[in-house]
Amino acid sequence: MISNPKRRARAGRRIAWLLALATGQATAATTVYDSFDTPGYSLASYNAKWANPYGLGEMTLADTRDVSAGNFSIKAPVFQTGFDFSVYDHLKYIATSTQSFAVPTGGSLTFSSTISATAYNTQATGRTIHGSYIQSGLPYTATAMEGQQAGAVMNMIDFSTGQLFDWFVSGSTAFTLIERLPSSVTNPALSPSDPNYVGIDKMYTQIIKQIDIGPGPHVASITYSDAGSVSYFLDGTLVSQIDNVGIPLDKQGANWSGVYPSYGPGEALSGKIHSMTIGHGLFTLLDAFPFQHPDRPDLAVSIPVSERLFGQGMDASFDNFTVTAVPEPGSWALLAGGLLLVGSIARRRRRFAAPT
Ligand SMILES: [Ca+2]
Repeated sequence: MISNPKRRARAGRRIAWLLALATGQATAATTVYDSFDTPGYSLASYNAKWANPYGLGEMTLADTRDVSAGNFSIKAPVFQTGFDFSVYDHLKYIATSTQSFAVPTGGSLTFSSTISATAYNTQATGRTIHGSYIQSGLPYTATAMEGQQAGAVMNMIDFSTGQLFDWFVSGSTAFTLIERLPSSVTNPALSPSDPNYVGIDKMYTQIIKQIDIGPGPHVASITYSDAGSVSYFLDGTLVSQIDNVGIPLDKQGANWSGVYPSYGPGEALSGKIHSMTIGHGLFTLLDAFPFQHPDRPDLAVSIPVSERLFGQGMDASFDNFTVTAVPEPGSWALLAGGLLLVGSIARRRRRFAAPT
């Protein structure tokens, strides 16, 4: 141990500096993408930052979007829109950033936002959804978690590979989700012989972990690292970390909720995700995976709209969308990390050697 207080303080400062270098804090760049605070911020300002590529969803019927309070709020206390066709049903509202953000080579990219959600008529313990297999006519039942019934969602999306990372925040629970959408959804014109085609062997939608939450607002963030791992934080606490992004969780032996199995080995995406887009919105996720995929008609399930809409809904607000890019730790950071390690080993040796 260092006995001189001045030397100890100096060593402390040096260690903090080395740590900052080693963890990349010295070079991390955080930008506020949208905090809805600019004087005169209007729906037109919102539309310049956010696009609705899949339409306005619930907002087609009653546009409750409001940016007058320094955040983005949306009220849909009773969902009205529903389709008995997979992903069309999921989007009660989605907006995606008009800007996309590069994943630094060898570094990481973090999206963060503050989310408040009030859920109506959801069942925190799960709701049984009834349907039938389209091909056989046999009955289908499954338990939908609260966030699947109604969720305020922040998405991190790579439109190129179809890889998504989502936070679903609901009434008294929230969950993390990882999925790779098939080309039949993202790019139906793509030929199955194209190397970029995502078929049933590469697609997956998996809920990682559900947690109990108190009343919001909650700070949700997702960090994707170019090395192929993703971490989800809520209010600064790590909730989920998944390595080998692109490989379904059940295929890589990761802990997961087990809601949706995968039907192939997946594809490791380390180094293959180059830019990501931020999304936010209101979702349901009541379907049976693989969501009426043309290659598995035997697994396609029909869930009547009367089962999809049971009076559930959600009011939500979003604020402080930030983007943090951390470049690859350079040789200085690696050197600093090495010095730090050597220093700590030396200190530990001294401590063990010291007489008691
Ligand atoms: Ca704000």
